[in-house]
Amino acid sequence: MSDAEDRSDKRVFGKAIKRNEDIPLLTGSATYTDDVMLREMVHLAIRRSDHAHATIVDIDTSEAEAMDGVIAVYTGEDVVESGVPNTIPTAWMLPGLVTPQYRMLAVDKVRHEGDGIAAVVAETPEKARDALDAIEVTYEKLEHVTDPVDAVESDVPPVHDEAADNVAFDFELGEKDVVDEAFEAADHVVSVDLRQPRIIPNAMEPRAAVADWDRGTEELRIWMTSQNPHLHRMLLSAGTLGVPENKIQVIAPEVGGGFGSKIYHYPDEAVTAWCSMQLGRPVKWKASRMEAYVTDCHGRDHTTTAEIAVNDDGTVQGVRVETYAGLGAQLSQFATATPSYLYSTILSGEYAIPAIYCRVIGAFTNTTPVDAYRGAGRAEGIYVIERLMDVAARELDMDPAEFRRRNLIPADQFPYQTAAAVIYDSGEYERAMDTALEHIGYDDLRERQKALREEGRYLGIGVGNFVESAGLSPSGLAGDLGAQAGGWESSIVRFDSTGTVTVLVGTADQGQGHRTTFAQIAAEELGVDIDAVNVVEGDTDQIPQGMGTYGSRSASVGGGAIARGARDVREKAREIAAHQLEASVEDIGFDDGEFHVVGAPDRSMHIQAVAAQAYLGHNLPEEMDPGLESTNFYDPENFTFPFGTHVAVVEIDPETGAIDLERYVAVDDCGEIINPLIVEGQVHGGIAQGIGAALYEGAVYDDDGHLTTRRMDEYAVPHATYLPDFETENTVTPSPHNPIGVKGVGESATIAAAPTIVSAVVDALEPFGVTHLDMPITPERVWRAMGGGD
Ligand code: MCN
Repeated sequence: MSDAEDRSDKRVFGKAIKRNEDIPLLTGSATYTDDVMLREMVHLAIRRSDHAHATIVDIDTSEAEAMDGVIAVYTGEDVVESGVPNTIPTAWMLPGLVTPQYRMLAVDKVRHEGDGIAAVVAETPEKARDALDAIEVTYEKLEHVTDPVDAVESDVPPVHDEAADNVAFDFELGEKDVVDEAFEAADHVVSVDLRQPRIIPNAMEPRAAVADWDRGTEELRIWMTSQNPHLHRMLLSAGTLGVPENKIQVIAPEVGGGFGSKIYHYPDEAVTAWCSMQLGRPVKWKASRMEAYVTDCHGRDHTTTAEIAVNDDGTVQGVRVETYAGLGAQLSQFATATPSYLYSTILSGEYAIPAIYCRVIGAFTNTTPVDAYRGAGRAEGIYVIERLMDVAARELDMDPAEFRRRNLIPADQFPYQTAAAVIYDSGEYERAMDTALEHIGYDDLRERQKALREEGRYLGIGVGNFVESAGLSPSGLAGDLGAQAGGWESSIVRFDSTGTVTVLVGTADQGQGHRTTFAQIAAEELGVDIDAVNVVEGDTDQIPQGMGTYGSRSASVGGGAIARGARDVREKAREIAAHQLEASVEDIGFDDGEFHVVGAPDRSMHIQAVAAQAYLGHNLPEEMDPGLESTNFYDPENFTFPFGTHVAVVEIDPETGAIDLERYVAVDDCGEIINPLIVEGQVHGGIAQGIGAALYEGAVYDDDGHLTTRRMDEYAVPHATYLPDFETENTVTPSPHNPIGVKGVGESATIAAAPTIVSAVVDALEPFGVTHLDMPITPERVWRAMGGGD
């Protein structure tokens, strides 16, 4: 069916409709933060620390202040003296959490390369940047630490005085004694040491802000690259600037990618607003690409010892994990939740594992703060369990796919309570696994692998099963676990008087296609043309409240709020139609936008005509208010748990260690699919990022604590030419936890791809006795694992 035919069809949920948002994005008419130009606007640049750890002895700003075009230079002391609360607060508390003060600009000490020290406001961005070098900073260097294990286990000066041992939190899940017993009773115990390196998000659009303080009304309007404008409004108000929430408007215009990095309340945007408040003029700040590398929150940074207990019959008896999680120099908002709850609670993977214990030590280091990056916590957890499944299969001399299948949670066991505290909503894991293995021709591949090995060629087949918790909810649970934010989402679904529909929702797109998929949900529920629906996100003055877009929550929680709102609107419209058609409400049917009297199809009224009547207000049921809209706060009863199986085929060049990625098959189950085209796009992007982590990416700090991977030619993201054509399929297992049966998909493939690729490379290297290689698996690592250089 052509796209044009699709759009005129009222049944649009589930259709591969092209994205509504693409024309403005592709033709350049879309507005990004940097496109915002205001009268009398000035420009901010931020002087950053050159050192990983140092005492600030003196800052001399006089030369910078005297430079042509410079309007003001501020230091951390100036911010303190202004009397604003000056705190970048954490948004997730854990028991015993150490929360050192995190200020807008550093005072006394710098704790990582890139820490903000001073702000220069000038007439042009160039003049502001030029003046940065004229600021004289005298430092006294301190010993630094960049590795989370060293931070805790070696004798290094603390990053913060409040945490003498650099431990921010020590988190446990599960009962260690019970799990230890399971290990003692098991036939085999296998362990693996894993390092998951730091990933740098690399959104195409660097972070930016334009702040406009009105001295008369004392109101702040700020455009910013935000994944959650309402959360930013709340944090700017309460913790940082002390401006009442109802006097701040946060606008997230088009946002060019985030991958988690634009969730957080960073000092830089707050400094932009503060400078505007000082000067009474609009101020723009835009990160350079190199600034983005040292200031955007990094992801992952886990060092783990993982153990698995298995019996001879191939059944898993227990999993035991200890992880040091690097948090960087400061606590970013969700830095505590990601390596604790999001990580430990997914360690059961797709498997029925009776005993799970996990300990996580969150460590401060002299590095860029770490927080959620696509897959956050779940990616790290699934990596651990999938590596364990491979090493255990090897120990038992079983086929890794067969070993996994033997331990899958059976379809008739859902909802399934895992030993890692969460309840999986629904799943048909074996179906997805069978689909993937059949698609790739697994048995034939194993035969081919055997034959090639005899020729001295090394083919590897990697299998990755995954499940993830998407759409954190309900709010009560989040609150019990320490969240300072809710799990709900809000929407307003409004018929306009001429019959078009406006949907306002608290999520905030950065490329996911919400304007299309959310319009599909509303159009389907209301029986109107998709082109009659306008979806509005990203403006706190238009949308009353919201939690934002992260954790693959928008389809299930935001979409759920829209579906519920649309259903409320439809029911009110039904009452109006019944009144005007002089029938009882129970006798009014609804089909493709048309209300009709059951048994008398000629007595009908289209919902858009009903909307016009609702606003005229001339002939409404008694005691009914005019208007046709619904405000909905939707708080689902649980997460959704998307799942699937990915399979990769690689061949290793024994001379060089180069990895040829021959095929990649992904079978994903994200419940009901709103738009298959968008889901496929999400899966493609996700696979690319997972492959990036497995083979190419990773932040590297040198011995001085400098980030050496801080440019596009130093930090390797995968190019399209490195990647094979992805072969994707879906199975559909609806979630019972939202009105439209969807599960998230935005992170699934990133979570699945890294362990799948590592599994494939290690499988290829089986003849060399290799059981594990750490990411990124560079050709050099492979070559050395094959004995190269010995
Ligand atoms: N969708 C669908 N059917 C489903 C599930 C989802 O059609 N069963 C659609 C949704 O309606 C939405 C998209 O797929 O248009 C992703 O939905 P969802 O899984 O709910 O994820 P979110 O919209 O909440 O997006 C967040 C997620 C995360 S956490 C990261 S990180 C990420 C990702 O999305 N960052 C992205 N995808 C990204 N895509 C782009 N282009 N840029 C990013 O920064």
